Amino acid sequence: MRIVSPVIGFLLAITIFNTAGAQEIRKGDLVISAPWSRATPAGAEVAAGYVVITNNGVGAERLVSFTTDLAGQPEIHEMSNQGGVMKMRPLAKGLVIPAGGTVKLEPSSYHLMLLKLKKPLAAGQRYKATLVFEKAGPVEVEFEVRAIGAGPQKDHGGNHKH
Ligand SMILES: [Cu+2]
Repeated sequence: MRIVSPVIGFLLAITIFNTAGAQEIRKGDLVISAPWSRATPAGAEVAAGYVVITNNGVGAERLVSFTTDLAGQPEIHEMSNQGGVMKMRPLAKGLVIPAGGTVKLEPSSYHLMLLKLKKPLAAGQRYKATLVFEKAGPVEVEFEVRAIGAGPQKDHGGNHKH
């Protein structure tokens, strides 16, 4: 009988997951999945990033900030309907991920705002960003750029072929 150490087993699991093409990152109590952005028209100076964050811990976590080489001014925003008009504003204290909860950054809701965009996002491209959490620390995430007008994946399980 062959015994695989927990560490090697864990590394194998990560490798298998990656080769399956699933975009799911685990760090500490966090599971970060389905990172994506919409492509931007030429000359655009802003873009938005979307991602799903689950906190499996017993305490609240907070997305404090993020960085990416693509944006001179990255901010975390929320969007809300104010008298029929969608408005967005920066979350100065970051975004709380409640214990045992999932927060979805998605169109018309919370999003990563890439202000002072240095170059347009092209469909099919990928870019890296580092999400910074209060407890879990920095987590590097690779965002997939989809066509202009694309919506969130309904199923982000990762193993489905469309
Ligand atoms: Cu915004």
